[in-house]
Amino acid sequence: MTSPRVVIIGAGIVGTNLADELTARGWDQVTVLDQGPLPLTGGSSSHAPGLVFQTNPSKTMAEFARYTVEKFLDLDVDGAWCFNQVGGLEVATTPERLADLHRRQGWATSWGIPGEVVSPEECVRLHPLLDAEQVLGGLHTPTDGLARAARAVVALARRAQSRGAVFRGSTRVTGIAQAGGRVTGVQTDQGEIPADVVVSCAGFWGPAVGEMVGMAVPLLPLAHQYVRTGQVAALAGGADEAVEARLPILRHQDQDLYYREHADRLGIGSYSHRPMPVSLSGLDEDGEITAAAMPSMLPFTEEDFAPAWEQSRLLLPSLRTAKIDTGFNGVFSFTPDGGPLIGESPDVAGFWIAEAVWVTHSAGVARAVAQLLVDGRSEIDLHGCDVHRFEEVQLAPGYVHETAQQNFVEVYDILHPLDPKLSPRDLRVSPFHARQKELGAVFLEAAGWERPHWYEANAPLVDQLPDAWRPPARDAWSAKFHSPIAAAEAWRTREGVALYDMTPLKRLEITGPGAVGLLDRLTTGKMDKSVGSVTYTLALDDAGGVRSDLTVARLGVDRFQVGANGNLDLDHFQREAGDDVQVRDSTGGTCCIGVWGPLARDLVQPLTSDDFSHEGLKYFRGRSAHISGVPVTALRLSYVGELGWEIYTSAEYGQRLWDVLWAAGQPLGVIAAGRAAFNSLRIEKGYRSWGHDMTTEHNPYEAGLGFAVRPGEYTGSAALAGISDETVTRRLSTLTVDDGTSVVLGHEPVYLDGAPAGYVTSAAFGHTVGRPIAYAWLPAAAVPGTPVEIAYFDRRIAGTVAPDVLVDPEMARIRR
Ligand code: FAD
Ligand code: THG
Repeated sequence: MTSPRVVIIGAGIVGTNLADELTARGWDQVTVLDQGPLPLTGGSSSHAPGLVFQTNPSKTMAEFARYTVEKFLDLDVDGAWCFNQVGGLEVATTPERLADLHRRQGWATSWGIPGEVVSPEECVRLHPLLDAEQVLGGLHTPTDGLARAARAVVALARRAQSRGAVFRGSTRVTGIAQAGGRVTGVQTDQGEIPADVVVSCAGFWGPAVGEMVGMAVPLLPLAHQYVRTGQVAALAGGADEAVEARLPILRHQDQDLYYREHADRLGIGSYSHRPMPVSLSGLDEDGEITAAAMPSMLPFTEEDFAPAWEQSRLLLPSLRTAKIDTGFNGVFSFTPDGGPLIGESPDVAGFWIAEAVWVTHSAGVARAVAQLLVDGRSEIDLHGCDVHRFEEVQLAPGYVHETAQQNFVEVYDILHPLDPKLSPRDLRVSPFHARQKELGAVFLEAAGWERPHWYEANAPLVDQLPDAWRPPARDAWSAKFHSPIAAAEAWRTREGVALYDMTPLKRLEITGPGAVGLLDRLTTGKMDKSVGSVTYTLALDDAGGVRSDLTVARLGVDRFQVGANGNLDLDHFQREAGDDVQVRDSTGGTCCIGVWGPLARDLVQPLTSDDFSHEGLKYFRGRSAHISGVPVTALRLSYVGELGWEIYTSAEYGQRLWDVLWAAGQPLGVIAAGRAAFNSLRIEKGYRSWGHDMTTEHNPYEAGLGFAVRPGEYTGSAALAGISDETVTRRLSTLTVDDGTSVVLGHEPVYLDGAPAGYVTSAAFGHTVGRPIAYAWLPAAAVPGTPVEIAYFDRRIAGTVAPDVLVDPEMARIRR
C-alpha cells in the first residue's frame, strides 16, 4: 500500500520535525518545500536561541515540551549536540514571583516534570553570575535546556531523507491547487507539485499561506529582541564554542528577560519592550540569507533594549563591565490565547496547518500532527491547540492584532486562572445585559461573551446566610476574582429560585432528514426517540476518547437542538454532515435563562397555560410553550442539579422573558445568579465540564460517564468493547478538603502516600456541603475514604477521596 503524497510548506523546526514523524510512521512520499535556502531558511528557527523551559500551565504544552527534550537528546549532527540539558532556572526577585514559582513547580509535578524551588544560595550555586542580593529563590528544572534548532533541523532532515523524504529549498509556494473541495497539490515558483495532503508549517508566514485557501490563521508576527554581549569576564574558561553552555538557562520573569550562554558571552532575550507587530509585506524575502541577515531578523532598535540592559546588569553584576555586541529584533508568531494553531481547513480537505509553535513544543506538535494524519487522532488532547477553537469574532484581524500583542506583553506575567481580559470587551452580550448591569453584575469574558460571575445586588444576602452556609475566608490568591456573594447565590439556588444566563452555551441546530442518522453515528446515545426527548450523550473519537458531552433535544422529527461545549463541536458536526443534514450555530440570535431551584415551578407555572408539572414535562424532556406570551422552548434539565428548566427564546424576546420572570419571582425572592455559584453547584452535583475535567485523553468510564454509553454502533463504540467501570485504572475522582477552608483552583498535583499520583482538574468551594471540592485524575485504587494531599503553592492540603456525587445523588431534588 502506498502512503499519501504529502507536501510540507516550511523547513523550519516544525516542518522538519513533521517530515521526521511522518516518515517514521512509514509515510514515504513526503516533500518539504521552503522559499529560503536549506538548511538555513531564514525563518524563526534559523536564529532561535532555543531555550526550552518545559513547565506550562497546560498539560498538553508541557507534554509537547517533554517530548521535544526526549527526542532532541537523541539527535546529533556528526556528533554535535542538538540538546544541551543544562537545566532551567527561573528566579524570583519579588515575593509574588517566589509564590508563583511554587505554583509553577506544582504544574511541573502535575505533568511529570521534575523540578524544585530552591533557596537564593542554591540559585547562585547553580548560576554563579546571579547577584544573591537580588534573588529570593528559584525554580530549578534539571531536564530543561537548550535546543539547537538550526542544527536539529539538519539532523531531522537527514533522518527524514534517509526514509525517502525530499527537501527542496528556494521554492516558494504561491498557491494551493484544489479540485472538488480537496487539495491536489501546491503551486510554486518552480511549477506545480501534486499532493494528497498539504501541511503548512510556515511559521509567522502562516496567514499568507492560509489565505491561499481562504483559511483564517489567527496569529500575529511580532518582533522580540535578542542580543549577544561581548566577552563576559566571569564566563572565561567556561563552556567552549562546541558545548556553548554549562550554566542553566535562566529566566528573570519579573523583568521579562531570559538568558543563556554562548561560550564566554551571554545571550539575552527581552519581552520587556513595546509590542512590535510586523507586516509580512514589509519583509525582505529576496535578499541573501546568512546567519546575520534573514527575513525573520529585523534591525536592532537599541533604545527599546535600554531598560532590559539595565535590569540585566542588576541581576547579573558581571555584565556591568561587558558590552552589547550584536542584537536583532527577531520575528515570531503570537496568537490570541498563546496556544499554537493546528488543524485542517474546513473548506479544502487535506489542507492542514501547524503554526505558532515554539521550538520548545515543536517535536510534540509534529508528533501530534503526524498522528492526526496517519492514525486520525492525536494521543495528546489538542483542544487548546485546534485552530477551530476560536469563535468567529475572535478571528477578526483587529481582535487577533490586539490580543496577540497582549499575549506578548503578558508572556511572563503572573496570571490568575480567572484573570479577565481588559480589552476587547463587550464583544458579545446576551439580551439580559442591561438588566444584569442594573443588578451590578461582575462580568468575566469567555469566547467573546460577557458572563456575570456574581451580582453585587445580592450582597445584602451575604448577611442573611444561615451559619451553615457562611463561607470561610479565603487566601488572597483564591479570593481574587471571587466574592462571598457566590455563597449567597448558591444558597438561594438550593433553597429558593435563581435565574442563570445560559446564553453563551454553544448551541447547534441540526436539521434535515439525515439529522437522526448523523447524531446516531457521532454520539453514544440512541437518538431516534420521541419528539420532546432530551438526551445527555457523548461524542467520542475513534479510540473511544471523549470529544465532547452534549445534550441533544429532539424538537421536531428532523430538528434537533444540541447543547455543546464550543466551536470544536460545531466544526466536528459540520465536517461530518452529509448533504441530507444541515448543522448551524444557533447560539447568536437566541438566548437562554436557566430557572432553577425548589421554587422554580412556583415561579414559572403561573405564567403559562402550558403544563410545567412533573408529569406534564418530565425530567429530560422539552417542549415549546408561551411564558407570559413569550414563545419559548423549555428543556427540563439542570447543570446545577435543581428543579427547573433551561428556557430558550429568540434574542428579541430575551429581555421581556427576563423581565416577566423577574417580576413574577419577586414574591418568591428570585435572584440572578452567576458563574461562580454555577460552577460550585455543578461540581457538588458531580457534573463534569468538558475540556477541564475530561478530554479525548479519557474514555467515558474513566470520566465517570459510563452511564451515557449505550449499546450500538457509532464512532468510538468498537474501542470501548471490554471497557467498563470495573476495568479502568484511573478515574476522575471527587476530593474534599479536610480543613474545610482551603480552596484550590485547578492543575495542582495530588499526592497519594506522599508521591505525586494525579492532578486537579476543576475545583470550587462547595457551599451546600460546606467545604472545598476538587475533581482530580487519580489511580482507580484511590477509592472513597483514601487520604490525599493537594499541593497549593508551598503548602500541602489534606483531602479525602469522596463519593462522586456530593449533593442529591438520589436525584430527589430534580425529579419531582
Ligand atoms: P520557521 O522556522 O519560521 O519556519 C517556517 C518556514 O516556512 C520558513 O523557513 C519560511 O521560509 C517557510 N515559508 C513561509 N512561507 C513559505 C512559502 N510560501 N513557501 C515556501 N516556504 C515558506 N522558541 C523557543 O522555544 N525557545 C526560545 O528560546 C525561542 N527564542 C526565540 C527568540 C527569538 C528572537 C525569536 C524570534 C523566536 C524565538 N523562539 C523561541 C520562537 C521560535 O523561534 C519559533 O517559534 C519557531 O522557530 C518557529 O518554527 P517554525 O518551523 O514554525 O517556523
Ligand atoms: N445544558 C445544555 N447543554 C449542555 C450543557 C448544559 N451541553 C454541554 C454541557 N452543559 C454538558 N454537560 C452536562 C452535564 C450533565 C448534565 C447535563 C449537561 C446532566 N446530567 C444528568 C446526570 O448526570 O444526572 C443526565 C441524566 C440522564 O442522562 O438522564 O443533566 O448545561 N443544554
